[in-house]
Amino acid sequence: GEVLRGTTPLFKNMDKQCKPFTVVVEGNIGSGKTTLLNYFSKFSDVEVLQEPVEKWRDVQGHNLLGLLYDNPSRWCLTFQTHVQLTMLDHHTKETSAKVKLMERSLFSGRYCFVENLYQSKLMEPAEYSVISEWFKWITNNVDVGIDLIVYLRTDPEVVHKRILQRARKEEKTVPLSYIVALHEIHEKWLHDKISHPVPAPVLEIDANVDLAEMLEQVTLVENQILNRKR
Ligand code: DCP
Repeated sequence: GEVLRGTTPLFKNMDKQCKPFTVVVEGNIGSGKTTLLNYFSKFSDVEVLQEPVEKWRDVQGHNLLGLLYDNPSRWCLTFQTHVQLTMLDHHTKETSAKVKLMERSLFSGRYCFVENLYQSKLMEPAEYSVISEWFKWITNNVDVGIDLIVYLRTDPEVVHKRILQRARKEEKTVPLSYIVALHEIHEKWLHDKISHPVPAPVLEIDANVDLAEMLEQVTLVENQILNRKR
């Protein structure tokens, strides 16, 4: 039909009538998010949106993840700006599935990573202001609402060991202190709930155990994650 001025939504799926039940998986680096997402990819009514780490390693030929860890103060704004774009893409992505399961979100980008970079003085105050204004604009103008947060709770020492074991080449210089800081910031947000708004109910999972054992716990709360009655 005729498209009237002013009625075209800014984002093409903003007028979608039936939003999927949207679940975001959060937790420290190396907490097992990928393992959990892989598990849920077997369900046909679940759309799984993996965090595109691979894409962050090749943005028009640039390895942003490599740049970030080589020279964090120079590249963190660039990196986090790009993360924000990829997350916005996932939050607004249309799906016919009943459940949308995302690895991370706009919220952990802003409340955990950007916040931590700023507090540790790697990100300049002016840079922090610019990315925060972008975040504010997005959350005020785009429907990025979520229904559930699955928080994979870990101890920093455990994930640090895992990160060293998996040996992504960009991450081999990540110090334990950085992981500890990220841990504390996740805890204050999702466990103590004293730092930033928590945009959905939080389901905590003990992710210190080995990943197979963690999946056993996940199966026990599977219906809750998938918003199924039984
Ligand atoms: N990262 C970042 N800022 C963000 C998101 C991620 O600096 N806003 C970095 C941290 C890691 C890499 O990107 O070096 C990937 O981090 P994730 O924790 O998101 O993904 P993992 O693959 O480590 O998760 P898991 O091991 O839980 O599957």
